[in-house]
Amino acid sequence: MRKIKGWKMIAVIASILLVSGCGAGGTSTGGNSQPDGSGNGASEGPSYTFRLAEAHPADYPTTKGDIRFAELVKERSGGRITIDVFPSAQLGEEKAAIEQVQLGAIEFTRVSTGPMAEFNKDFGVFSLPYIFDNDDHVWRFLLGETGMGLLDTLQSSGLQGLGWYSSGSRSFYSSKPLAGIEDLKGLKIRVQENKLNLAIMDALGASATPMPYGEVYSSLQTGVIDAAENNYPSYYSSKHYEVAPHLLLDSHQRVPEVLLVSKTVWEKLSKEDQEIIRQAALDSIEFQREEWAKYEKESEEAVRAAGVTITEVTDLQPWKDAVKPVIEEYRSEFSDILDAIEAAK
Ligand code: BDP
Repeated sequence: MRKIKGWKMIAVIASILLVSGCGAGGTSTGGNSQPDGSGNGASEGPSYTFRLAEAHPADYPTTKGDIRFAELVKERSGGRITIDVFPSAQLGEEKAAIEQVQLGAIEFTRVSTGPMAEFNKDFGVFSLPYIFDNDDHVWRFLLGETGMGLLDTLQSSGLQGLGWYSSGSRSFYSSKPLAGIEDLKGLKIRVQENKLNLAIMDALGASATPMPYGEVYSSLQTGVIDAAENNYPSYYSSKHYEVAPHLLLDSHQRVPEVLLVSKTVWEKLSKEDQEIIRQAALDSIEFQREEWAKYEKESEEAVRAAGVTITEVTDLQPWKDAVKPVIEEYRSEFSDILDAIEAAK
């Protein structure tokens, strides 16, 4: 490495701080002022450089949504607010990322609502099986009053929700032959980390193994687990299909994605900057949904071409009957939200 000495070093550090608008340590909520003299309201005010933690790789639809969000924020703040997207769980797996965002150590993250259930009780509703008929139903609920209201309930958990992204439906896949509900009996199945999933696997006669997403491939490969479950895009992009080539399309859950900002960070921003960020998040949704639709198709084609055995479930009734005790057990906990989901049908 080339050595930089004396005043030169000071100049380099000063220019890094100026470009990033950061104080020492990389967090920037102190807000260094960097007037640009354009006279445009949005470009007046402090400059910030924030980080956004994303579990998926750069070409995944959620990451593309994050990047679009960051671009809109940059543009509409007249270049003052930079959000650097860190894909592929570089800043940690989802649960750890949520904790860091609660603390304000990472400013933004995009996560699944699956692990969010452990941080905010209401978010558990998304893990209940078969409560949505299809993706349109999910979106009618998410963009309605109750769905949008859920983004604000996160404040009590040190977070502020900014918007929702698409995640399709989740189905089971295994390293062992999997052609019907009876094949799940006795399997060790990786689930997203929340307690509802334990009850669901129990109801299906399987045993749940909660673990971070990034550990699933090697756990399938080494036989630590027999199966997992996810949507087509994750099944494909994580390469789980290589080690679990039997897919059973039962669509038991529709667990949307959510874009979050730290409440501590949020509260330090001006009303104008909050508005720029909130609106940019909402305006990135449509783009993410289009990217999702494209990638869902591509990933389905890719796993079919790779020779995965795919079984469509034609009769969902036995599945719904099996998990009914779980819904009954949790109905009262989520009754208002479940009513709103029903009304969005
Ligand atoms: C994917 C979500 C991702 C989760 C993953 C999981 O997009 O955020 O980490 O599922 O199963 O569908 O953990």
